[in-house]
Amino acid sequence: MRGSPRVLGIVLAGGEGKRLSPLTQDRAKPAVPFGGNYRLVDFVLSNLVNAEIRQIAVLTQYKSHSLDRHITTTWRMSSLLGNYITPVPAQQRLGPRWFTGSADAIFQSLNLIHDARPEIVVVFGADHVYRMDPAQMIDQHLQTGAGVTVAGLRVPRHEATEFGVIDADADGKVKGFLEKPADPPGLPDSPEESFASMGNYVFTTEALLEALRADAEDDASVHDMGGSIMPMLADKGEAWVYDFSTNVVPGATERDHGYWRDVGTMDSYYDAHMDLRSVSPVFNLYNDRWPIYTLPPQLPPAKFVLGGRAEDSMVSAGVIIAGGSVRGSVVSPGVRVDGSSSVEDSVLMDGVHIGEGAVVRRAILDKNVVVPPFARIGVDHEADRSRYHVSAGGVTVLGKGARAILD
Ligand code: ADQ
Repeated sequence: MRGSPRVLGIVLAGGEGKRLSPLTQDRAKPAVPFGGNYRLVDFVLSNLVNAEIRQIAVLTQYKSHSLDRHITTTWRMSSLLGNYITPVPAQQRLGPRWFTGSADAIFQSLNLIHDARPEIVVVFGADHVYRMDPAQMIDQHLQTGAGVTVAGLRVPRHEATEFGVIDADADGKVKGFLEKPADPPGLPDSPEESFASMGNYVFTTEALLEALRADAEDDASVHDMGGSIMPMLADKGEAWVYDFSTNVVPGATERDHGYWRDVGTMDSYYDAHMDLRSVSPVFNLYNDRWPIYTLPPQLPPAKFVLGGRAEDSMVSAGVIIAGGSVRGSVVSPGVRVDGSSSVEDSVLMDGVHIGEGAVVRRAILDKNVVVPPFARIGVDHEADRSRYHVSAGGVTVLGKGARAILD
């Protein structure tokens, strides 16, 4: 990184992810599997590590067991030479309570900042699927001399109500920050678009510490990065926006340039999977110049026997398609698809078993789901609604280890 300031990465990975239930029933949202081999947290960690940020604390909270295990087995680095990526559970240092909000999570872990003595603290969320070079954002932060720089994504104004919205002037200085406003302000150069906050911030250490202390003393605060810290720094004139559309990642194609998805709902999670499948995907996992890392399980190659086939699909290691047919789907390690069954436009997680003659359409099947022979999922929505979870967009979801019901 140019100029090489000392950088500490803090990844906020404590979100509950209620809207992704049942996938978050017993795992934290950043631990939700994605794209066959990955978990959501792998995207932010890959982005940070590719930019050579190698001191990273991952703040965890709810249901963090599988997240801790994943980070420890996949991401822990040697602390020799000061490199580390480590999960930091809620410390409960300041009394017997969980973190109240994301700012409180950092406040309770201030010892990390005191120990690492960084000049810059990069605070990124863990819930998104994207590629980004944080070094380019840090460069801009150093050039403007901002206290905080927040990454902004141009979205249609009516879609911005779900996000923190950055009201910036033409030079990028932030005039106001509104967390999930009913009537988002437009951009100076494009009134029908708004800058949605991606939940990624670059702070000068002093500005962060000062803001966290002031926030901690404010009993009326919700202690949230988007709800309290950003509005405070915007009002003080210390915040700048970083336009994500200017970020150029090595090897990105025109199609996946600027790709960022908040996979906070079942439908957005499903759609982001469907983005992966095509010949020239809008999100290209095969860009080896900005790799997305994970630790795939030790499994033999995928095998297609007895006429089994897969089209327009991603198929992971250890899968056996024994006679069944798979189309337009993402198939995770160790899945088995038996004779004359049919799987279409679906997401199958690790160890799912599809029995002979079964039909699965537009479905998300969590780990180890069993679909017995001749069962039907995603065919009759009314029947599905009485037994399973069906999303607003009509995707049928079966939670971890569930067994589909046979008529
Ligand atoms: P939300 O996603 O609604 O909006 P939040 O639930 O605080 O905000 O999640 C932000 C990140 O912090 C997530 O990665 C989550 O896992 C994590 N997190 C939440 N509470 C935490 C806690 N107590 N401890 C540790 N980690 C925690 C945020 C911003 C918006 C922005 C959207 C973009 O507030 O301004 O637009 O993200 O998706």
